[in-house]
Amino acid sequence: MMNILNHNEALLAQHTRRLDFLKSEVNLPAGILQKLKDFQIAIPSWALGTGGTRFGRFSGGGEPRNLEEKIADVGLLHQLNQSSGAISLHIPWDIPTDPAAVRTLAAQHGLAFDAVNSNTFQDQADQAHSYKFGSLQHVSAATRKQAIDHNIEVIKHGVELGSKALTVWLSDGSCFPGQLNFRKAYERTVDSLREIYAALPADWSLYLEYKAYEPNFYSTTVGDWGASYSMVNKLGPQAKTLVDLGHHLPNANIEQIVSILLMEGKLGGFHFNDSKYGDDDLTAGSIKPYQLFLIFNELVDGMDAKGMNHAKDLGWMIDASHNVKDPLEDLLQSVEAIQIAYAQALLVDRKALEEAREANDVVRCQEILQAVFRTDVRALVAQARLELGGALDPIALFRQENMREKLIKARGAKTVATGL
Ligand code: RM4
Ligand code: MN
Ligand code: MN
Repeated sequence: MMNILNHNEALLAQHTRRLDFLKSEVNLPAGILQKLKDFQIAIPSWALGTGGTRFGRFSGGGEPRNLEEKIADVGLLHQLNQSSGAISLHIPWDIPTDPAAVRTLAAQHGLAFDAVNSNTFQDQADQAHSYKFGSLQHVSAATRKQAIDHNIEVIKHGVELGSKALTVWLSDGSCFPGQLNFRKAYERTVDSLREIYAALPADWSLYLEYKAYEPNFYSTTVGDWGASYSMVNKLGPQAKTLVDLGHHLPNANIEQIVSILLMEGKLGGFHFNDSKYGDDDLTAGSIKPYQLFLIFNELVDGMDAKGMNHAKDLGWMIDASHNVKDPLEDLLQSVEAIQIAYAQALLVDRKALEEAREANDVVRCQEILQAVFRTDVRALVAQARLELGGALDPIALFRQENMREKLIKARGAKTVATGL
């Protein structure tokens, strides 16, 4: 057990000073703390170990060796920040062999199961057909069927865990011009997705994630939000687009994409991370915090316009990989960055912004947004954590308690977690 109370007591005077200052500077809208407290961000089961590139992997030790230890890691994060109350599983990297026990264990840590993810981008040892040339788009019906069946299997696992969504990310595409008939690949993918969609329980969603390139380097069949959007529209109301922040070509205006998808009722969920060049899977907010804020600005605006519940009506997940940081510290940083962007978006004076827009007062529009972005809301986010029983400074406490050393001692220095 970590000593959260002592930790908080030692920091309380400083925290109160910071919060009082913030309150003296800005008008906190009613209910903002409750919204922050309700907002939970799911942790990916595949990001609890050290990531790597094709050049190497440098483990920090103490990585979770199985699903139970992964749940324990997410439980630890949640204990520290009270905002990571869900886990998203990737199958077959994590197969819940005893779902009832896994569910009970998660509940003991206060965790729910967010979207389950299928994997048809790697070949498994026991599978009959290879995904080398795609899965749901494959020229062979037998390969497509195998991939469809896998997705249906993943839904079944999710049902047993109380999950409510399936995330489909396909690496399908081509590496060279001429390799693929784009139209056939598109149609085969939609036909395959239709079969998966037909197996969805009535209260489930299917999130179709897009990605511009990698591992295919010439074309990706679900390569951008246009492809995903047109496909989910064909599938039906339970199918929506998932936005992974690292899956766009450089300089894409992600906030505008988010705004349109939301307006069209086709935004399903998020994979948060940050990137400089491509699918870098870096800590959320580490490279482009202003972009993250602008995305949340559109989210809050668009969700409020539709009367949506911020915490529940979209899937909030992190998708990250940690090459040089402690994965747990990295995830704590990501969650905090997301909360900061959300808190700032809640502070935007929407009435004033709309008036400035209608008056074509471009300068005022920028002033309104940037004044909020430059406001230090960390004390507000910390207050939400404090009221929920979390730590005022989660990373500091993680270090004070020597959590990584303890994990290495319990699990070993050379453990390798499944995942990326
Ligand atoms: C992909 C994509 C998917 C994730 C895999 C591991 O690039 O982001 O969401 O499941 O990586
Ligand atoms: Mn992703
Ligand atoms: Mn990715």
